[in-house]
Amino acid sequence: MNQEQALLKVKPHLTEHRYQHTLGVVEASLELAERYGANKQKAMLAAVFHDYAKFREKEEMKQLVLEKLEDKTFLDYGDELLHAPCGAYYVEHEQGITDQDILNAIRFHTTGRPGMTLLEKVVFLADYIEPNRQFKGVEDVRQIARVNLDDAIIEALKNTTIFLMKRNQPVFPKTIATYNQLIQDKKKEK
Ligand code: DGI
Ligand code: FE
Ligand code: FE
Repeated sequence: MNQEQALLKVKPHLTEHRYQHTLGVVEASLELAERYGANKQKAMLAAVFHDYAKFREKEEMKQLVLEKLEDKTFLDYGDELLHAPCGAYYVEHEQGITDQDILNAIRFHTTGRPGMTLLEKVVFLADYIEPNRQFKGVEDVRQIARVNLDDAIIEALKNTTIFLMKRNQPVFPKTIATYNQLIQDKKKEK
């Protein structure tokens, strides 16, 4: 599937705003893949389909987690998380993408997970820094992303966790675990 074909498949599932965001994530993913040596075709496909389930009914997605997905903890930390693991499932079963690396990049694009692959990191960070994003702190993360992939992810995870905590929202355990793992890996490098 080339980029044009993939975009045609995702477009009906998204609003115009979300489609523009998706184009931004594709651009950022390809740039990061180039810089850090990830597979560009996989980065492109994962980016195109990362928010595939963004507008699915929440109840439908909760049922899907209960009936088909391994990790039920996605149910307990706010409905915004559902579109990532459910998106991976729908993309596999509706769009015929079977590459586990691509599916995992979609599955963990919102929360991250400890031991993320290079492709997962690229898509996670691209979603955060794509050119249309405007929130506070994003420019700092863009700068760091030019130099060090893990450092940029640490900064993004930190911002998201603080954002959630300020609003008294729960933080997904794997998001904290991702932060811990990346920080501990840095210490080991020294
Ligand atoms: O789908 P996007 O808007 O492009 O971005 P995303 O997939 O990163 O989703 C962002 C939403 O997910 C936002 O409402 C905050 C929420 N979120 C991100 N990480 C966590 C989280 N919510 C909880 N509860 N825990 C997390 O670790
Ligand atoms: Fe998302
Ligand atoms: Fe997104």
